[in-house]
Amino acid sequence: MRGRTNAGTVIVVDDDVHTLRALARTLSDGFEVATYESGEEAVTRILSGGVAAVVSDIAMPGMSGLELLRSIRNIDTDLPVLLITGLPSVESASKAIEYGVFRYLQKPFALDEVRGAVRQAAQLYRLARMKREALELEGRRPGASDRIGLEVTFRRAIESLWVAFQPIVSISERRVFGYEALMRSADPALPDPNSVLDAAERLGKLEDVGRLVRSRIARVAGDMSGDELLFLNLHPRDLLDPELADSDSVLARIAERVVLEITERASLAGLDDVQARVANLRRLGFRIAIDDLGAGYAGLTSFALLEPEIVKIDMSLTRGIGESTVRQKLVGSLSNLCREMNMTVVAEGVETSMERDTLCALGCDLLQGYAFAKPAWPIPDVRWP
Ligand code: G
Ligand code: MN
Repeated sequence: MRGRTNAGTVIVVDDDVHTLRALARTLSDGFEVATYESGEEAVTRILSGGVAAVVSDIAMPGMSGLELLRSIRNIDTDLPVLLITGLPSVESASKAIEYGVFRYLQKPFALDEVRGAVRQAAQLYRLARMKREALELEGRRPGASDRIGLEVTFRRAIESLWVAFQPIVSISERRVFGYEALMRSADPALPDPNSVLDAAERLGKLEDVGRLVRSRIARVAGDMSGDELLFLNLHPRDLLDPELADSDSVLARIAERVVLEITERASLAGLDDVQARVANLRRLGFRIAIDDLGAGYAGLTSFALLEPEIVKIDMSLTRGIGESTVRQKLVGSLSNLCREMNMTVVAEGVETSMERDTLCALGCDLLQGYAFAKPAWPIPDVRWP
């Protein structure tokens, strides 16, 4: 063990003792390792807990790697499993994906590549557990809907759309790090962005809303004097809009300054080629942020798919953090872990000086919330402590 106290045990399963030993040696740099020559023995060990990740061969006598993966999914929905194969087959790959394999490693593999993958798997697994804890702290909010006269209401709401900007500040540097652009509707029937988006979704007009907001943001950015980053919220389905990926779009021209936020509240399931689309957005210069971390879906899919540069901690974790040791612990470990994974952390919804100071003490330097400025247009000034 080097430099890690609480990382858990990595389970390695292979009927080939040479591979087993080589993997154990590599992984013992950073992890405690337990080796097994059969899937059955590994399952018994996994049931007793404290496991950080599982690395397993696929082709083994007795229980195969795929069967092992399936048994693990009955025990733990998040525990990362990395499968090794000499002979890749489409069939086993698709089964592996169906059962939620973390990574598929093809022989011959570089040992340090395996170590890197296991380290990432173990970190994401810890993150998954913290997120489940966060969910338990907070109940989910039900969404309201109103179907009457939707088409008319929607058209009116679209006409009244405007964009507010809220600063994200760096406390240590006492400067504005960026602005989050927030869609606003002046229409009382669809008063908040979510109701506008719900209506747009039902009317098949999500793309229009996304494009409208993005063009407004690009226009405002053109008039801004500084070089602050601009954060904007994407609906997951915006990822499918070719206009977003168009290198000639108004937003693409300022892509280096733009952070695309994708909320954890919405699932990315059913969206084709998310990884390729996100990779393309990165090539254009955009950065990706996971929004509302700790508020929504507890799985790891969005992290694994998006590999965000920036993570925004949801305000349900910020709220009252000064008086809640549970939240302090959780936000402290979440932000440490994100930093370990080279992600920049922003804490949202900071309303009081107590929340601000507690977050600072926990190492969160980038803060956003009413304590500094409410979202507004024209761009509001920051109230510095
Ligand atoms: O999901 P997302 O994080 O993008 O939502 C941001 C929303 O939170 C915006 O609608 C914004 O008005 C609101 N908001 C921003 N700062 C604060 C705050 O300090 N307190 C509260 N209650 N809401 C905030
Ligand atoms: Mn946001």
